Amino acid sequence: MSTFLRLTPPGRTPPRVLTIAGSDSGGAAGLQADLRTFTLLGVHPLVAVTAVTVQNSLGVKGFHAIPPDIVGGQIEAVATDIGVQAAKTGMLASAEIIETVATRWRDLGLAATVPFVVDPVCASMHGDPLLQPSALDTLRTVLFPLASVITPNLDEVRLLVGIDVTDAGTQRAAARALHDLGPQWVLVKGGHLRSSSRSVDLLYNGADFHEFDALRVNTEHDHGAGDTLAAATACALAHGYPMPEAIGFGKAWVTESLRAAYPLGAGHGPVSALFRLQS
Ligand code: PXL
Repeated sequence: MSTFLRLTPPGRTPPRVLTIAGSDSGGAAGLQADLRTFTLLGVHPLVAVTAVTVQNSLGVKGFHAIPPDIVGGQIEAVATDIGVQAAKTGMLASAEIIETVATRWRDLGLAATVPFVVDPVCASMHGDPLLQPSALDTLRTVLFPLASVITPNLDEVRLLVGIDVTDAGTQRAAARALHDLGPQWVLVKGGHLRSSSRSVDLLYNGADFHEFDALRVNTEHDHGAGDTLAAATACALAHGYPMPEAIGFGKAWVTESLRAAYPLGAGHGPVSALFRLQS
């Protein structure tokens, strides 16, 4: 699978992709990871900031959630003027922000037409909370039915549907349970199954299963991996790729970004979309 998307000639307007996500002051995850991937894939990045985290490579010290009407206002401002070919969500912080994102998405008429990648971010890789626990239900009932695809990791699967994924059978059971919550597609990411030498992600739309298999990249520097996969997938969807091809593209992009991950600070470093500048 290639890690290139068609480029727009200089002077012409590229596809616009919106991230609805939190800021990481350490520049590894969150909207900073999204903007790196968007830019290096040649799309124009749009941003609705949901929260400002105080964070470095050692963890998240705290965050300030943006008022919901300001989050909704950012989405409306860019969608009505600039236009959006795809969007992704990351850290949403609170039930109120989730409600606002869902309402604006529907009211602006985007739900039927614009691919919407929902990465159900609940905690940082260090386990620091990025979503109120009471907001899980809002995520499930209000946002998932609007999603073109949801992309939980195994910790998020456990929180969302209470299934402990340990093998291919439980991964399929989790995909079915998550699909019942209303998204068009579900991607159950297997990357956190540390016992395996492979990283197998399972995509499901209620009818067909697709497996995306990659050799596990052994690195402790994988901060922002989930964000990067969802961001690259959104870019491919903005280019009109069908879902399985868009996920295949996102998986190839994050695998290369994992291979290029670098140390940063005293903790975990980020995956690096900067690999794209080498070729
Ligand atoms: O990787 C998930 C994530 C998303 N958004 C923000 C984050 C993190 C993880 O740390 O900080 C802002």
